[in-house]
Amino acid sequence: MPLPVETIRQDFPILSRKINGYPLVYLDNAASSQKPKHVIMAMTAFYQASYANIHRGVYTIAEEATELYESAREHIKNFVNARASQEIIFTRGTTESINLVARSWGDKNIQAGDVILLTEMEHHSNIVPWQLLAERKKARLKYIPFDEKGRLNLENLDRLLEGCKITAFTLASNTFGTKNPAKEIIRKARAKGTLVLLDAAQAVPHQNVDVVDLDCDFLAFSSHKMLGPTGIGILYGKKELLEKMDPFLGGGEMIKTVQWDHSTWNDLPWKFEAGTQSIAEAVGLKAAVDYLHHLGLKKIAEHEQSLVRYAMERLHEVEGLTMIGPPASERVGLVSFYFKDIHPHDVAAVLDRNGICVRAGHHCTMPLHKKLGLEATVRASFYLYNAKEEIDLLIDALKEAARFFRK
Ligand code: C6P
Repeated sequence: MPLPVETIRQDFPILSRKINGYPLVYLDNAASSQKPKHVIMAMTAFYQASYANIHRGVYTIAEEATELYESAREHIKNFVNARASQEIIFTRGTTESINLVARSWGDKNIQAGDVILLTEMEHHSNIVPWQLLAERKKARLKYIPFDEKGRLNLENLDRLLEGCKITAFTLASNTFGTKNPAKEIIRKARAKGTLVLLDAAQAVPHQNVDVVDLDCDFLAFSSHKMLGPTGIGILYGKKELLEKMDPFLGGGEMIKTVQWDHSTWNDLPWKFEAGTQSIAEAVGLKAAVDYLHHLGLKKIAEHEQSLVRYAMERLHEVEGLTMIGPPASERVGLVSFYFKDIHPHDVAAVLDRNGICVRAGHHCTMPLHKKLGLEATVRASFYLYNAKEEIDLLIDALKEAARFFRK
């Protein structure tokens, strides 16, 4: 049975909106996803009935709030198949999760001359924290190159892994859509004693991700791309690594004892959760996980695969349009493209006039775009509520844009 898209769409209030008189066609899911009423209602119900700070009060609603927050952690643990809930740290998002590792693990373990291996298709969030670490420690950054189809070239991987303490790479590219061969890279990294961080921002919302099966050391992702609210993200880390790491932020909750001159740290996972956390957001995230789990990630992935295949077939019809990245079968549900003679922002503006939301720009992958000799591209990215008919509307609007700017 395919995904019941028409029924699913009823769950997303925003999808009944009109923009400029046209139905909203939301194709910017790689930037952030829309929220089903289950998530909105779970958060509203929490604020209306059980809201309080967590881990502090000994009164009923504080205990309810704590219980809800910790059960969200349990949900995430099961969702990515972590071994223990201590391995799930709540952060503000993928960016903060990666920064946490670069600081807390990196400052302790990286030394002058060590190699940190990234890929040329990383999001800025998985480049800049490592650049900052490399500057602090005088370490060396290296990059696995991509080829003309947006696939990683692993020919020299063994050589790149020489002297490498950690490799951090994206499971799925937010610009090419490429699903990277994580297991192969991880196997080689393991053989060299290199740790692995996976940026799963574009993977966890769209396919089954199992940290035990992958055998990664760290995994970072964001709630807002998987139907959940903004302001909360996840860092999975192997317990034995997290235990040895120092805290990232200092403050309330992450301590066991505080004295004038020193403090001792709380147990995992709270050692990494300083200050009042995003409590209602955790409640929303839990509802989002339930929603995704109910539909099934396998079906979601199949649906997105059929959308991206259809989109790429039809994009060939648009004169002067060039797509970047691998064939549809090697992608998650997104496609980036450009016209030689029309600026991506102009394309996006025409699409917006037709109610269609896409992202135009460098998608926070400036080095990737630079290597392609491009400043920007247009990106259409799909999710479980998108329908083929919306791709037809995209194609019509792109043809119109091409006609309009070439008049
Ligand atoms: N990419 C996009 O439009 P945050 O902002 O912390 O939730 O996620 C950062 C991030 C990290 N890695 C990858 C692969 C990503 O795609 C993103 C977010 C969005 O492509 C916003 S820039």
